Amino acid sequence: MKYARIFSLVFLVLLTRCTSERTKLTHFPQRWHYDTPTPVAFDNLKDQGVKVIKFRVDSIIGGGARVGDTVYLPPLRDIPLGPHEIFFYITYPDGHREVIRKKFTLYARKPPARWKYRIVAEYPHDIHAFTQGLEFSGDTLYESTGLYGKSSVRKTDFRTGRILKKKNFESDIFAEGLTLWGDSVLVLTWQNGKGFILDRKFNRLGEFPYGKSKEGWGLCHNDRVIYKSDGTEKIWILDPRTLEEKDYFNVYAYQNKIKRINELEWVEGKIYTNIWQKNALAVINPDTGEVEAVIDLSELVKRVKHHPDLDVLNGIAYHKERGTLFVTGKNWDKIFELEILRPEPVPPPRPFSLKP
Ligand SMILES: [Ca+2]
Repeated sequence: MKYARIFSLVFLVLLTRCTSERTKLTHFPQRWHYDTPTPVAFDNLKDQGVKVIKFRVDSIIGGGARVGDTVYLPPLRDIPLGPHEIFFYITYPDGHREVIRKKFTLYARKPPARWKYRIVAEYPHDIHAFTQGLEFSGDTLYESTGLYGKSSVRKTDFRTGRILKKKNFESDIFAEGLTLWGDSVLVLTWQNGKGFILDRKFNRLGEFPYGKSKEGWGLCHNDRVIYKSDGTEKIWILDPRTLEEKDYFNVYAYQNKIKRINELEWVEGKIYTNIWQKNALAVINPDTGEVEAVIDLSELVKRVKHHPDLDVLNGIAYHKERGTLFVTGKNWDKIFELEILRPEPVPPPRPFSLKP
């Protein structure tokens, strides 16, 4: 097995080294978009009689038709956003073959929509709560807070801000995001390399270690899997039975990689997140990792009490029955209930018909 791997590597290196004998790429965009055809151009393919170029990206193998010296590659789907390599396999009419290898990055298919919101209500929030995680169970709001020596998990009456139950963590624990799974409360730590499993009364039932994720930042779930952010562009997918990290996807918008993904919330089939140090939410398609919409919440910061410990927006909780989103921030004295104003989807055009 080991020798087979070495052999394929040597073979690949040899193939790659004998590239560009007869042609080279003259146009190759570094930035590709999901599900969008990409044209690349070579020099003198036409004169040499090459009709079709085969390519491979991950497990996708396909062909691109040549028009002049440009080759139109079909839309790429079902592969993660982020960095990739493509191999072009060129066969000339006389049987000579070449391989050209290039790197590119796959971004979202279109720029994010800009969604608006309406403030439904404002409620009191503990001004000393360094909010990390926020999630509803019915009308009860669960919240985790961070900082060494101040980390806690609590449940509150969202209308009054009254704390119904609170438990502090040990002083060497910096708590992060939380999610509710069955009868348990899962709370991350930032850099302690593990999360805690608590019951709804906050008794500790166990711990779970992190896998390849770097740190603990945010959690949410969709009743099938648990999603975890780690402060990078990655969202990890955890098996809810074992809390093992099974997979991840990268989050990209049309123009940029989304780093520092923080608190998470599952809302009607999408993952809402706030980005650390940005007073905005991003709406992520969990099937592709694309940012489909952004919601600018910078106006909310102007409505909270300004004091020396005031920190960034963090904390998103969806109230299913009310259909509203609750957002707050670290040491904010308010929690806002928002109605998100999603534009109506544009219906597809009716097919053209000559029949009356
Ligand atoms: Ca949340």
